[in-house]
Amino acid sequence: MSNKETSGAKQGPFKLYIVRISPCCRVVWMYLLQNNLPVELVDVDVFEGEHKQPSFTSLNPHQEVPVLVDGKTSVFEGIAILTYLAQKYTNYAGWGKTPIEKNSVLSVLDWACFDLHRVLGYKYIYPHFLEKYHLKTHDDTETMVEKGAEDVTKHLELMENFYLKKNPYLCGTELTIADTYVATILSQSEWLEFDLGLWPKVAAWFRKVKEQEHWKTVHEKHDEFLYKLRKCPHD
Ligand SMILES: N[C@@H](CCC(=O)N[C@@H](CS)C(=O)NCC(=O)O)C(=O)O
Repeated sequence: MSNKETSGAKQGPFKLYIVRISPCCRVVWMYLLQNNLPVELVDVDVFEGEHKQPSFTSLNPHQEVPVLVDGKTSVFEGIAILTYLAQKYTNYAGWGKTPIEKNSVLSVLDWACFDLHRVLGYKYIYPHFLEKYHLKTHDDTETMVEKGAEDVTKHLELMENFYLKKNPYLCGTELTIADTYVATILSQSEWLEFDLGLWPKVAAWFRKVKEQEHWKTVHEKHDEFLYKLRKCPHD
């Protein structure tokens, strides 16, 4: 969080700086919508380097989206934003009911952001489409992508055989923000029409999470991108 803060800012409207094709951004947007928190979206063109401009860097020195601006406070890092909103505005709605459930939601959010997205996005899916994620040589990139695919299957096994073994959702019997984050990351696999058939519990869970309110709104750009990919297959 930036140190520029703070007086007890009243609720919204929040400004959310995002890239709509990014799962780290979509989960925050989704949480704001789910909790009826008024939000004004600011699209950041990272491909044109808008996130490197001084005006953006003053909000987030790490030059990454998402960033939430609430009055004079700017909050960056997706999980920090979700936590900020939960503490200040929603009384942890969508984070489970008990302290143990909240803790489990936080564990899954961490795993999703720092492990699943790294593997599924940056090491497997994105290098197929974006040169900026290539390594120095073609062979190195291929090896990374193969290993990425292998690691994605390990994460899916974990979901199938641990998280979803006894419960319909990742942190118990209720849909939480952790399900939304993991599902929006998993939806990046649709860029490659990745088949979830080997993981029936994951496939059923994924379908269910995608049925929630606001999913379609938040995934409109994602769906447009899929539509374009299907019309112009990348290989
Ligand atoms: N740990 C950060 C990661 C955010 C992140 O990776 N943002 C990407 C978009 S998905 C970004 O801003 N990238 C800027 C760049 O590519 O230079 C979070 O969870 O908020």
